[in-house]
Amino acid sequence: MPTLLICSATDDLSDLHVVFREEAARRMPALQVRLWPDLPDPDDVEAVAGWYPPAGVIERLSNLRLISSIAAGVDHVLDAARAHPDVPLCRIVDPALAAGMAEYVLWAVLYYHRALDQALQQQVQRVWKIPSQKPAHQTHVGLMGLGALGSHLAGVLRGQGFTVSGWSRSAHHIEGVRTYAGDDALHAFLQAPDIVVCLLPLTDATRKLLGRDVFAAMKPGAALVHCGRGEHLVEEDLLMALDRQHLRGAVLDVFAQEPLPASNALWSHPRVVVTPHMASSAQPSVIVGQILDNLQRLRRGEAALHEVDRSRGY
Ligand code: NDP
Ligand code: OXD
Repeated sequence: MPTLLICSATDDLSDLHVVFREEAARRMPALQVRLWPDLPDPDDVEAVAGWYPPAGVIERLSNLRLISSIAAGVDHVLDAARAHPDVPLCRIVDPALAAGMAEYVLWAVLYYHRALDQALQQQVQRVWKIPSQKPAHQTHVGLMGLGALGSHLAGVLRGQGFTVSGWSRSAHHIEGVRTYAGDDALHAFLQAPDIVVCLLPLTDATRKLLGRDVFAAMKPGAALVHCGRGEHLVEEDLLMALDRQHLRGAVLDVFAQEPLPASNALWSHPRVVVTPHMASSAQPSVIVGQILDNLQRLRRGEAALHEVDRSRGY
């Protein structure tokens, strides 16, 4: 029986499984939906939907038509997908996910722009002192990544009056936003922003990018908001840049090890805000809808939507 397999080595996807089963029963009644490790016959699997899939599971499926991440990023599934070079590898692209990310980043930008970091530090010491305030256009936000999330965010921040610039791999034109492209432009991009926001995908080119060189190129007193992937960040280099007072602070949503271990120094750093990979995610109904749509498209011989370019890694 044609099967869609859901799998994760890290997260409990039972709730998503329920939504998948209900929606498949309505739209594709002949499709059974299984949650790993409940899989009687791997040869039946036509589509796999994963989040950090368990080692070796996707590799051994021999009749796949579709591999999909259940999220925006595909870094966690890219290696396993190499076993099936001709099978489309897709991801979730959703305006509501982009809107959620824009809310999170806007909050983080306001946290620094309105000097709430300073007010909270003063509260610990019972100090009453009004931090200096400035209009939005005097705060410059630099976006690393101008894709589905970064380009939407650029518009939201512009709408709030902030000065916005952005850096991407290829050239982009966004009204009112100064854009930079490619490795050679990175240092020029980093010089002006008061707040640098990372919304890059994790690839060989971006792993450990948020390290000593990038922090040194950032303006003294700038802050980092990191929502990409934990492996972008060299934690020791960030701690050094903070402790040398070169950087003002960091809001971090993603970590190389999640959950962030209790012993990690980031938890207790006075100028670091830790959030548990909560910046944004698509609703289960959207994830399920896009994956079933893609399976139906592929069955009809049409191209899948939101397919990843494997050679770029995102
Ligand atoms: P997209 O693929 O749409 O956009 C990626 C952007 O990064 C593009 O602008 C791309 O450039 C740029 N980029 C990629 N590689 C490089 C490079 N080497 N140098 C410069 N720019 C580069 O991704 P999304 O916007 O949908 O998502 C981005 C990431 O956000 C995800 O991969 C995921 O890791 C993270 N994320 C985190 C969430 C959270 O809750 N914390 C939630 C959702 C996503 P170009 O436009 O030229 O191709
Ligand atoms: C994603 C994420 O990639 O949640 O969508 O990090």
